[in-house]
Amino acid sequence: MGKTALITGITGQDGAYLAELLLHKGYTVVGAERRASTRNRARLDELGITDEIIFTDFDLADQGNMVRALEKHAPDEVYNLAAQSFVALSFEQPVMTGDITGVGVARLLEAIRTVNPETRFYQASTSEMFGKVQAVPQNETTPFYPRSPYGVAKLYGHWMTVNYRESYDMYACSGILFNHESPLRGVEFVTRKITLAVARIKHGLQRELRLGNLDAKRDWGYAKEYVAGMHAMLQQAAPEDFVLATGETHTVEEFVEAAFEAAGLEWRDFVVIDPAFVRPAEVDLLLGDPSKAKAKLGWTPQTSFRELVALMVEADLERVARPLSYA
Ligand code: NDP
Ligand code: GDR
Repeated sequence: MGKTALITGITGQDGAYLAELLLHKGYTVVGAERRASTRNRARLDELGITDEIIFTDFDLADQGNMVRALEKHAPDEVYNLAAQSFVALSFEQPVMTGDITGVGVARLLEAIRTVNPETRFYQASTSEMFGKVQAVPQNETTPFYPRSPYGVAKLYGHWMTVNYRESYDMYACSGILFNHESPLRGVEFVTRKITLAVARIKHGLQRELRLGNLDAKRDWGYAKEYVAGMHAMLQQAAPEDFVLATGETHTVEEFVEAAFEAAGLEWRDFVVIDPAFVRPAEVDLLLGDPSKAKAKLGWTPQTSFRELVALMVEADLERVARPLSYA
């Protein structure tokens, strides 16, 4: 019998790529999605996998529906990728972010402990927990210092995952993932905002791109490779936490420059700095050390920064050439 995996956040960037990977590996994939006025399965449609997924109603705000979903589908593995994941919004909606991104993890761990504590659990932790960084590069032992309500909420979810592992001997692990991007990245995040703008400018649909802080440094990898690391973390003999990162850092400005260059444009002709996109507190420098994942999971990032920028620009140029297909 093949395994069953339940993925929360299936409609997001990582959920879509992870579902594709697990289907390819022969898993039954249960897609836990929240109710919205319109279904948000565009990414799954784009990968052509929607019909292969068993969907279940699921909201991180509601404990009862988690218990029922776990009882009904009896997954071997649960990947908790759902979250209010946009750092900027977390400053506007800190309490909701805390409830979904933080306390939601406790609800899900409790539901698993109640229904079947043998279920393996993956928590989507983040480099945002390092925030005001205490060391460069950052690894699994670097102290945390979150700089946003999102980072604080994720830190709670992270420690709850560690705590359930230590208290109840559950196979629960936390992947501390640095930024990872793709053509399926949400358009509010800076990389996709940039590549979509480049494509629209190239096609004469947009005249300028308004951005905030161009000096922040991020360790950007390719999302498709990162979901393979999530799966590998749940296949070990014993649960542990792992950093996934490229080990390279670049400024937002470097991303902007590379993206415009990939389309034959000069970024300074189009970019406008707008204080509306500057955050109350910033994470200035993220640079991950993925040595542990390399040694124990055999995981290594393959796509370079330039390749990532180019593949995102190319995908958006193609989408924009097909009107109404890129929202
Ligand atoms: P996305 O923002 O693309 O996806 C978030 C998902 O969470 C969506 O499917 C969304 O559903 C779902 N969701 C939001 N609120 C709820 C809720 N109340 N109940 C159930 N589902 C909900 O995120 P990514 O795919 O980029 O990231 C996946 C996870 O990894 C997130 O937890 C993120 O915080 C974390 N992470 C991401 C990194 C990155 O660089 N991408 C790096 C490190 C961590 P809907 O479609 O309905 O909005
Ligand atoms: P981040 O990603 O906050 O690192 O969180 P985001 O792409 O939103 O910001 C990256 C950096 O770019 C700067 N920036 C802007 N950001 C946005 N979104 N829009 C702008 O116009 C803009 N101008 C400059 C930001 O200030 C920041 O420094 C992402 C999310 O996926 C989290 O869920 C995840 O945990 C972390 O990555 C790792």
